[in-house]
Amino acid sequence: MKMKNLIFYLSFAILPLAAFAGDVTGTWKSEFDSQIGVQKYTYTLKQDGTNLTGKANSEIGDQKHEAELKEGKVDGDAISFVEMMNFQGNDIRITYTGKLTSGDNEIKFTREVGEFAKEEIVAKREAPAAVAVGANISGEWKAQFDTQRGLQKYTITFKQDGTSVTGKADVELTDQKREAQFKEGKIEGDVVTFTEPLSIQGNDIAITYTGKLSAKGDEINFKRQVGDFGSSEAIAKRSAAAKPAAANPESVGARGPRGGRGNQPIVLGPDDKPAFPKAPEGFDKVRAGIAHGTIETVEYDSTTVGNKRKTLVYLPPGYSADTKYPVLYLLHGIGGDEEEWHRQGHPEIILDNLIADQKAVPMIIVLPNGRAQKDDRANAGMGAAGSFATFEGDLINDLMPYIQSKYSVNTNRESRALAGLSMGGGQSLDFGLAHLDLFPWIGGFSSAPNTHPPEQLVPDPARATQMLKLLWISDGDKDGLINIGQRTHAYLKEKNVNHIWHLDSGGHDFNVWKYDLYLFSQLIFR
Ligand code: FER
Repeated sequence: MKMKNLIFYLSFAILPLAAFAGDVTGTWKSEFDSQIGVQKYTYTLKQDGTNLTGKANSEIGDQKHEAELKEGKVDGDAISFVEMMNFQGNDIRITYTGKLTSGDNEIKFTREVGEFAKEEIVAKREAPAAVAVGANISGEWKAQFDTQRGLQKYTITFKQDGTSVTGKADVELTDQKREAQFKEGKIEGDVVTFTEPLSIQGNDIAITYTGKLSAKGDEINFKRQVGDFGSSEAIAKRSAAAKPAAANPESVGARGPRGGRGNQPIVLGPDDKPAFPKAPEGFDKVRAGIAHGTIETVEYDSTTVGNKRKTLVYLPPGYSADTKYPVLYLLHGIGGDEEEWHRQGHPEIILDNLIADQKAVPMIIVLPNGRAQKDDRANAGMGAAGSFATFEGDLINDLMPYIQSKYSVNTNRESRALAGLSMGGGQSLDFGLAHLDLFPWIGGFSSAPNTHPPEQLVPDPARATQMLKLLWISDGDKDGLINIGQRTHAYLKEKNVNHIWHLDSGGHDFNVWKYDLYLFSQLIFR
């Protein structure tokens, strides 16, 4: 290796980089002269909180290099990462340590090439991509969003007038159709935003859309955010012919957007921190070479509701009638049904992996429908008496006896757990703590405002302490319902009731709930 050469041109490298205030995610280009001619760099950066990942593509003469960026960090205005470049068979470590200057338009970098060179360089903000200038998104688009209520197929019609965008969507969800009128639509550069008003149980919640138009103008990469509760992403594509609307304006809230009842500003205190490290890579990914459990849908007679009701049941790998299994009842949220956890949280994958690693006890997981009313589909509302509260009777008097008679279940109280997300988290705390004789393992993930006030939830702290094996309370640090978890934790702490208060990083969504299940399921039945 001609080390002298290498030192020479790498040490001359000047790296203009760029920064967006708060988020450096994006593509960054840098071109600089060196002894061997012009070098061209493209950095693709992705910021997730303080974490920075990405890659560097560079051209030196006629050689092309691609390198993963490692050890990337954003800490306030400090940005750093490492480029591992393979140069003529040698691995060269190039470190970048930078600071944003006042206007956020420049980064002063120290660029160190192995042990050979150290240089102060100035990085400049790359001008925003000139795509979408003069773009017109008028016309028909199609997008499919995987949401808490299922796969929603949107046929969107936009009309653009300058930077103002009006539009509507015909939306199909299983066998339901609705029409949505968009509000507050605009396009700025290549960013399209609008809101869709939505009413859930009398709460007006805005669905906000933020999209990025592709350079060709034929795709929009949308993020769809439902109040503070959930988000999903999908690519909208231009379609050829328009389809007539199946208009049902009644199904869409007519009033302006507002947060759901129970949403509060998020104020974090000293106790509000993670009780566990970050989720390990791949905990929710299907793994080859391990035994897999099964998941099935069954029906039980409900005396509480007066009809047959569906529930999903996960049976662990190697399920056998010769073994008596513990059972976790795992409850869904306000917009879900018995399919929600399976479709979006994949408990079967998480548990197969944990059981393979002997980190969780082989268990049956029951995924019921917590909307205890005759029409229990996700869009059917909650009935006058509140079907989510009525589910207490259905669970205890109908579902549990059915599960215990149909499957090989250990019916000791120590072999029964109850947990859920959001509305189902509230149910788990409400029902579980009211029936400590039945449920010693209880978990509330991002519990909703249906959660009883703490004094009602735990009227007898001494008894709760004696009966409980695990009381788990968790929330995402960006969840508008975090105040429910905080107030429950504060009371339990004051009353010396043993519990876990765990703060995930994230919002009101399945990224948080999958990890909660991963953690909770390792602690129970031991
Ligand atoms: C509310 C806001 C959210 C509420 C329930 C929820 C009962 C439930 C959200 C979910 O299950 O995801 O005001 O009131």
